[in-house]
Amino acid sequence: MMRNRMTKTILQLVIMAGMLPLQAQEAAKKAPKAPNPKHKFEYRFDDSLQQTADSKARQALWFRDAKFGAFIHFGVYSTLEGEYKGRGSQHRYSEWIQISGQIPATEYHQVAAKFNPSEFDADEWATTFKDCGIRYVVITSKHHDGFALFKSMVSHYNIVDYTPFKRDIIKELSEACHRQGLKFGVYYSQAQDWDEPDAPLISAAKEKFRWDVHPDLPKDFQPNMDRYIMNKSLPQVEELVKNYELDLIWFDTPARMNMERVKLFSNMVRAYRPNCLINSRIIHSGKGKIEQQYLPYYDYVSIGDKEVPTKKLPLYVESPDSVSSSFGYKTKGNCYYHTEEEMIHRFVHTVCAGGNALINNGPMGNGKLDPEAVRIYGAMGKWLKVNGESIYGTVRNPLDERPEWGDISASKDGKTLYLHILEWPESGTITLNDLPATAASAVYLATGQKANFAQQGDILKLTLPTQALNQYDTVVKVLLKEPMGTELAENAWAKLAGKSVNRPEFAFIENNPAIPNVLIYGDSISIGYTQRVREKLQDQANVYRLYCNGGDSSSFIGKMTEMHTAMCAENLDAPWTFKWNVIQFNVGLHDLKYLSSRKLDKENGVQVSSLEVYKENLRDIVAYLKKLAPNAKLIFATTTPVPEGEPGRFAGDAAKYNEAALEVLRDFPGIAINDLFTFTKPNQPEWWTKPGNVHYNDAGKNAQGDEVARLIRATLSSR
Ligand code: H79
Repeated sequence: MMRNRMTKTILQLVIMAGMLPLQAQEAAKKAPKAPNPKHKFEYRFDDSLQQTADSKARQALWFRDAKFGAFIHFGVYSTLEGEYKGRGSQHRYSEWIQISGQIPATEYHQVAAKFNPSEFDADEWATTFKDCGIRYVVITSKHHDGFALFKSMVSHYNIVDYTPFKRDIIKELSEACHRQGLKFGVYYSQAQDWDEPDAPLISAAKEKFRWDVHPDLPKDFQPNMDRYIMNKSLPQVEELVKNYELDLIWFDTPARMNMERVKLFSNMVRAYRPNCLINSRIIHSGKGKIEQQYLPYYDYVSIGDKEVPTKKLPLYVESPDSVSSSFGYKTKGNCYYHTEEEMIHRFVHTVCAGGNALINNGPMGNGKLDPEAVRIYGAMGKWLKVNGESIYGTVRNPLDERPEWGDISASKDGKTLYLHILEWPESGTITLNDLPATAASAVYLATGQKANFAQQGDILKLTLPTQALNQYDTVVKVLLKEPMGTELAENAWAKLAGKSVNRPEFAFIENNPAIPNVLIYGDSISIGYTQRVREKLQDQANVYRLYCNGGDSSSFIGKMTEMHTAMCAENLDAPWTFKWNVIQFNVGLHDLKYLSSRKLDKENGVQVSSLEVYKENLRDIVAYLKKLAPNAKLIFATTTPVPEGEPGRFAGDAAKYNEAALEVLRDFPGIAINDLFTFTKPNQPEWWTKPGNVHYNDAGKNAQGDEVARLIRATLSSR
């Protein structure tokens, strides 16, 4: 005590005298910096961001329900445990030893050549993970050191060809995981590769590392990243997606990635494995602004390394956490392991914010799992056995705020809240403010016993037992009288469609997940045949159509966005998490018409879109659709003929606008054409409702519907 006090006084004196001792100067330098505003979640996640429908569908396959993944950092570095020839141990990450220990590639190769994790047992790993409640596994197939844990024909610097071990860890683990019902993914460092002089370093400021690991490289060496991508990283990713049953691929540190490079990797993965999830590190480092233009190329957002969300987030995320301060196994220098309580709290906060926790363990160089990691996972597994229903398959906190005593998750139907009491209150009570629902019952998951609660208006108060029922997180399951946070998809649709919802063409369509999904976008002609198409494709496809009459081409993207934003909203009981298999679209009839004061008038009116504008809009529409649903088959339906005598349209214009459309679509040979113009033209006299009207009678509608259904069916069966 005395000494402490004295030290303080001396320090104060020194400070007053204006002479900071060296130690204090150091401390001042290291004083906590003001938080970087660019790291704030609000800065990174704009509220308007939306994953594509395809990405949401991929998330929905298993990822969103899984919540708990095991990340594995395993490689040559695991044998060094964070130190090489006395160097590098002050560094936080043991997998960075080649850089922190300044190990030239030639020397690191010698370490690699001795890598022999002889005690590796894939089934033992997989069963351990499974028993701890883990639902998916992501292992380093190649970290920044460039060494592959899989057999590669691209580079012999891999575990099978380069080491005495000779076994393909990725193959063995993928099979063991799938045997256990675990999903399996690989980490692949697509940009950094310290074994390749052409690969970029983590940032421009760290370019000097290149000469640490390649000391003989000429000082004026000009790295060529594309040469590295084409010769190693892209072909190895191809090997991975081709040869292994991947459910997920985890890219990292996207130094010098750009749109062109992102497309190469994303398209490669999707070409071989359309259901394989891709994380955001294909382009996003974890901290900067998330850019809408890249969302079509990955499926969910990895937040920063070992970052836990502090608020609920608008996009589905994953936190790459770790049981310790390192990712690779580290015994040298400092290494901090989280307490069981910290780990469970980090996990619960991540899930309640709207995300998965991918919690890392670094196995030992001999191939055994780190016993400390297994202990921590075990504590999580024990808690999950009792409280798993508050985690798996849940959705983020539906309330605006996170309570000070813990956090909240909810069931997908919005009828159940799970209150996670992380800090047991001295007052013996917790309150939930601004609850827009009525609690019907409350029980503790730990015991099944009823919890004491009283509700006044929107304030729910729980009186707790004196002791927590779980030392880390006591969960109270609250059943609500009316669901909250969720809205019926049917109501959301009704809001969109307005009065039209009462017409069968605009009725709400319930999704049958067993059959493909078709969307019809179009004007009143398509409204006319929608029901016929539905009849013809009954039990073969869910046939959706735009919630309103499709207008001219300039309104296409707005209407589609409005519909998808409303129907993909997270809070719906049945959001559109499916993928579009086919989208048939038509625009034109409203482009070629002449309006004067909003009325059809070809004498004095102005044409809605010139041919040039129409073509431009069509290009934008195609780009939009390719982003919205990269795997959907697109069909363009031509505009049906305009009769003589129509008050706002000239008879020859449909053909002219179709010609312009086909000219644009010639650049997109993947888009099929349904030439309804040619199909309809010879039948004009029988099908028109009355002279001078663009609409069709039942015979016409049915014939067109049959034709549309025929082409859609053919398209579906060709996929
Ligand atoms: O694989 C794990 C990390 O190795 C990897 N991401 C997770 C999932 C990662 N790579 N880079 N980074 C994380 C950022 C780390 C930068 C630093 Fe450094 C490493 C800061 C300190 C050590 C750069 C290198 C600055 C000093 C040395």
